[in-house]
Amino acid sequence: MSGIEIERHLPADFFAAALRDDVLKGLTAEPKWLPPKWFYDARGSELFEEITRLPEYYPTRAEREILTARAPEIATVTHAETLAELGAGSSAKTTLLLDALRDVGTLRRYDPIDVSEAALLASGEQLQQRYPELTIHGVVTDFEERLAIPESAGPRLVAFLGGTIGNLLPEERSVFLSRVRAGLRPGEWLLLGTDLVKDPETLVAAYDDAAGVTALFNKNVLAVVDRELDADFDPDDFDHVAVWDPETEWIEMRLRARRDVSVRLKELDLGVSFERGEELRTEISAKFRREGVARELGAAGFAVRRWWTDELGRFGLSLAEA
Ligand code: AVJ
Repeated sequence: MSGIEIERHLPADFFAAALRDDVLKGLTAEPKWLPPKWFYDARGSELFEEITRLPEYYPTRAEREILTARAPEIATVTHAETLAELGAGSSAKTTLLLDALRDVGTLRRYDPIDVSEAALLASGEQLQQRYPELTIHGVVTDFEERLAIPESAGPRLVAFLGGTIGNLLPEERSVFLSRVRAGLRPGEWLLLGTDLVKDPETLVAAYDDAAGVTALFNKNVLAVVDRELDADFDPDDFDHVAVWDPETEWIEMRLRARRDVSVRLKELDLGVSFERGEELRTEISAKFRREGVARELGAAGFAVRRWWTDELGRFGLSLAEA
């Protein structure tokens, strides 16, 4: 039995409808694209967990290093009563923050906010065992669509970790950060993780690992479309591609057709064809510089109070006040 409360902010058919819209829009566009959020079915989430353990994929370890060093300071600066975590996923880094907030004695609530109810329940269970006193209030929503940070009496700390903000285009980031700010009162907090610009070899390797796990993760979106929209993509028809774009300073993941390919999507009554070599963009993962992060946070109405990186300067963590 679970003592975790779950709040649902989206109608049950929301995700099915959103996937249909995105796939119809993206696969009929020129060039073709799909939004990265559709990677994360059960298999995709498993593959992502595997990615975080790869030698080439440094962001997870770099961010954990920062949190391990700084969680006590985050707790004393914020005195947060509620930790609200956007895109909560697995809870490995969450416990660092929860432990620190418990140690300063202010913690009462944890509000994980995620698109996946299954993920919320699974990590919520674990955390409830570890923190029996904690009120855990999960919110199922697509925070690009409808961002809802539950109310709480004391100050809230919103954590958006992992560098996931890099999956948004600059314009989407500015809308998103402004919404987070609008959902907070002055004196409340945002903790934002951002992967940093570095040499292209390191960046490309992180998105094109030798073991091929990222390739499987990338191709998994085709399996999602096949299953949900009764389509007949064959993942073997595509190569995984990771490209660093020095102009935009983001990594693009793409799937490149190995031959001429035609696909039928029965649920959409749609046929799509790819010419050999044609690419489908599946993700951007923007990399940041300190000044850029401060500028974007400032434009959204936040004041950056702390900025930390790991020892090697690969990843940045900002603590910003609303
Ligand atoms: C979880 C979105 C931060 O962009 O680095 C990992 C996802 N994509 N490998 C990232 C991802 C390819 C990841 N985020």
